[in-house]
Amino acid sequence: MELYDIGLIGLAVMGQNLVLNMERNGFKVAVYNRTRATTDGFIREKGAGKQIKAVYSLKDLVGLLKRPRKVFLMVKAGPPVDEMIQQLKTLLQPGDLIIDGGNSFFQDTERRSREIESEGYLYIGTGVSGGEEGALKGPSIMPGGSPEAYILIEPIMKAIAAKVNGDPCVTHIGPRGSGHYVKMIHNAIEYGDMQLIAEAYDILHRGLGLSAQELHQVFSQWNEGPLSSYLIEITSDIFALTDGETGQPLVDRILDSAGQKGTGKWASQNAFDLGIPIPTINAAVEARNLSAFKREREKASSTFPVTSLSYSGNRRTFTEETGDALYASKICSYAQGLALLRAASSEYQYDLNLAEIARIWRGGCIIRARFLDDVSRAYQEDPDLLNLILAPFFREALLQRQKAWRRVLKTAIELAVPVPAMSASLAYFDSYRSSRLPANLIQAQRDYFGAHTYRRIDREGIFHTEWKK
Ligand code: NBP
Repeated sequence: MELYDIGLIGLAVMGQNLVLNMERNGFKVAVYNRTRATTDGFIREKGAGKQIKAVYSLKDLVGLLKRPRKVFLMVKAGPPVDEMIQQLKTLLQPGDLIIDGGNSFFQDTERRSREIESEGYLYIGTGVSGGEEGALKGPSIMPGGSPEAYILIEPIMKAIAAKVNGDPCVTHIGPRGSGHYVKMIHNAIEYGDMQLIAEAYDILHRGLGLSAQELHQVFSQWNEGPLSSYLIEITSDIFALTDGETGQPLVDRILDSAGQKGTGKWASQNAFDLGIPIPTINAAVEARNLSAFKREREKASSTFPVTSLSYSGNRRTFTEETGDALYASKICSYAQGLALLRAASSEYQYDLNLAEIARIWRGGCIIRARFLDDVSRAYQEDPDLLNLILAPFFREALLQRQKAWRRVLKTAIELAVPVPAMSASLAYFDSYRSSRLPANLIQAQRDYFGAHTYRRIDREGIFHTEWKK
């Protein structure tokens, strides 16, 4: 009987494209989907004439696999993953490997990997980023699990991953839930990038009155410089597209209410748990939340009409400075995400290599960017770097852009254009580089109303004052 290299379960958009990617790279794949019609449709259309075997039961799937067996789950995150694992465990043998490639919450992966490994099976929880196109052409892959488990899947992962200068965008991230943790932070950084870009658009469009065609040109230019990235590139494309029905830019016809699936929120919740400030990312999550209140915003906009919304300075210079503000804000956003990774590495014993993580984000994934070469280099030069903004390259970049950054934010505030993420980045910068913050007053207030005590700057000890005397 012919045996297959890997079995994949879950033939929605991501699963189908990963199978096609594996097959294109010479692996023989057996596939199963809960709903039979989806499997049939896949084999009839995209999977036709390929080294792909469709099966209609998990028993048949497992029976077709080379040992140790490798089963890749690409089903909806949450209970479906647990259901599949329970069923697979009755069919697999110790030493076989289950891989969860969905967007599972990292604590679920921690629990699953401990349970499954204690029963003798191998387990990998992996982030897969790049959307449907990435899954087909080469995603960035973030696998977490034991070294023995990773070795089994490494050849397939290296083959299907995106390549940057021939270098596959995959690395063994660390144990247990570390892969899904890193994917969560990847998505949180993606939230930050998207919100910062949206604010730059708002400043230039609402504030300066740039048309979609002008914005297309500005973003195309930005994509030639240090901001060069997938998100800047697709944003430039978006501005170029006209709506067939109205003849207007399609972007202007889209309802301004952003959706989310939860990875940004998870990152914010986790950052609060670990006590790590990620204000730009939090602002991005909240901006999506606030955007959903469309009716209330419409009502409030007539209650508080903006009276003077016009910019009178040099538009060309200001447009360039907006690019500087975007770049400086982005540095601070990544500094926050990477600081959270650093803290999590120690809290959860993940032993993360931040240079490697930045390296595998350079291709395939949504946040891929030239910028990540510089981030990776900064951590290669100093693996113990306390914060990205302290790396010499980024220190220079911030110092060069600081004035423009402040001018852009000042103007946005005057024009009543909301800039929650950009201003959160600047406030992070100003707070982080302040040797003295007003927390002394907070401590005095806490001691005043709650006898919470305080420490002094001029001598050791814990102090309490009767403030009312
Ligand atoms: P979905 O997240 O929409 O999941 C659909 C798949 O899950 C279908 O194959 C469905 O089978 C299967 N499924 C469900 Br729903 N409940 C099941 C159950 N109880 N038992 C077995 N199978 C079940 O698909 P997707 O968008 O391809 O994403 C797959 C995973 O990859 C998700 O975790 C997602 O978050 C993650 N991801 C998605 C993207 C993206 O761009 N879409 C990017 C990166 C990661 P059915 O056909 O029988 O309903």
